[in-house]
Amino acid sequence: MKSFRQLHSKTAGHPEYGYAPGIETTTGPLGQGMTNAIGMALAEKTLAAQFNRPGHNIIDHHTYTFLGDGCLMEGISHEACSLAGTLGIGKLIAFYDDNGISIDGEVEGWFTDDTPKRFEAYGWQVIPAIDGHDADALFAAIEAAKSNTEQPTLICCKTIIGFGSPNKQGKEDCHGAPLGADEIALARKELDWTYGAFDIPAEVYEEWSALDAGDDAEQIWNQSFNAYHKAHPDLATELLRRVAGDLPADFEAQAQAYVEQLQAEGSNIASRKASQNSINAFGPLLPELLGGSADLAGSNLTKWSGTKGITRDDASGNYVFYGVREFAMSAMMNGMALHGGFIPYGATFLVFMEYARNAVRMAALMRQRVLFVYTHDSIGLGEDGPTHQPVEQIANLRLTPHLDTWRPCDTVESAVAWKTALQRTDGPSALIFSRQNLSHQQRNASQLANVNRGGYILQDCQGVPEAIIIATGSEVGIAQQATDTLTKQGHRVRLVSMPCTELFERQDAEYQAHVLPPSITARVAVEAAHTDYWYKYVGLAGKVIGMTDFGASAPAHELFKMYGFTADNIATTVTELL
Ligand SMILES: Cc1ncc(C[n+]2csc(CCOP(=O)(O)OP(=O)(O)O)c2C)c(N)n1
Ligand SMILES: [Mg+2]
Repeated sequence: MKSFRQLHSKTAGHPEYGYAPGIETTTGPLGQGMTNAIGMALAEKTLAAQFNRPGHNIIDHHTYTFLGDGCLMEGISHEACSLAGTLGIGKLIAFYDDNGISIDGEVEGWFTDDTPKRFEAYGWQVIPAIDGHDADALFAAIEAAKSNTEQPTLICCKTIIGFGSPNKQGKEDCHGAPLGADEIALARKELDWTYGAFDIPAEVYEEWSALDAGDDAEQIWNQSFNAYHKAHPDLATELLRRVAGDLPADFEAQAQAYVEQLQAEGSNIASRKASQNSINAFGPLLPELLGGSADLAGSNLTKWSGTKGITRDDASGNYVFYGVREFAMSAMMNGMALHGGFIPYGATFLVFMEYARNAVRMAALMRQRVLFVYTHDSIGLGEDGPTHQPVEQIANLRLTPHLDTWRPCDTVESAVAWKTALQRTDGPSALIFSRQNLSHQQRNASQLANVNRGGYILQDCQGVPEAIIIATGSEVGIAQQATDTLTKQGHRVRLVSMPCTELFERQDAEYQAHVLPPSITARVAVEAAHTDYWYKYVGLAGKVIGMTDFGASAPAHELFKMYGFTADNIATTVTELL
């Protein structure tokens, strides 16, 4: 506490995952901490349903979360708590810090919901009107919460912010600002606290220390696990693998064989379909996959042949029907990844990533293995029009540190995207897929091997190229036709497919210069998304065929023509640079 809010201290401005063992998630964006907790509690329920056996409750813990007025005002609290009620996540215990204060003052002017009734309507058990400063009352409430395993519990705790500070308690000034020396002196008097600053009396330390209780609990668990291991050796080994986050030993070989098979087959299908095929191929190998979609399963194609929905009465499945709740889905996935035992993936249309934007950022900030699946990736979705056509979202994702953003061009790149994202243990990935069919690309063995370097030469010319075309996703096939046209006209043109720029940028300088030699400045980037991101690849002398407006409602092929995503326009644009 002495180094509160100082660089790399364990007591950062908001708790940060990774800085101290007790910090289970990074909180601060209101409403997300409690939603993480709901994801964690669902993970516990599902892991228990998958691994517990009669006489062996090896996964068996409660999830506790604290929330304030701010969390309850945030929309995500409705999304998440509504779903938690429906799924009957019974071992979740939430404490509401009902202090009547938020940053701007007393909440009567902006928050007058009947919170107990609201949560009863969600199907929660509500324990109202507890004095949050009365430890005995709280213990009793916690026992009542534990005794109900059918419903999540909200314990409403009436509290006074800044309790004990005679002039500031009950006021918003206590929220973040220090009390100041004078008021601290008065508070000490009020609370009859005679010890020095940072002096923790031994009896208080002992009362609060969980060292012995924690040791005991761990020993008891270890004994139960040994018994479980004896009775169910395979399950026990599998549980350890799952919790460690290791993929099965044969995953790499099997997944690689699948990628090679796709290269040989050469299907021309939508990348969202290719994504589903990949889940079908990898799903049987990975029982840790915990999928879902925000009410768009039939469009996102996130269900596979082994999909089993998680319900209130049977949590043993591998798929969450999140309903129309993009933000809760994303923040819950963060909670599931933090809990362990699962690799969560969840989907929506790319444009609605924005509803969940900050949870994607939190996954990246905490470097969690979460797979965000986004389909309907551009104006290529067509008739749904500009409200559904993403333009600036891909750049936004690419600008997020530690997030890998994939936009594959065919079945092969789609499978590599899934494989690489699943194997990545130090951060989340966004997998972006098309609604429309995409043409298969030819690759030799070394091109195939380079897909998981994020960018690679898909088609090359004899000798030194005069120009380079860089394309992603649905525009690769069109750029490939343009490359053929230009080659026939006698130009030396290289086509680079760039499914994951972040990964390409992590390659060594030599490889990057091999793909994009600095001396070749005639460069055209093609992507049906915002143009700006690509100038770092093509330079100010280069050209970008992309979007600078929101799109329009029309069939996809008309929109592609109107915005210049045609082989003719690409070829013309390249020749203008030569
Ligand atoms: C999403 C989000 N919006 C705004 C903020 C800034 N902020 C921090 S605390 C707070 C409200 C505090 O009210 P409450 O949750 O009741 O906490 P209390 O002051 O009672 O401790 C706000 C608006 C934030 N952290 N996250
Ligand atoms: Mg408050």
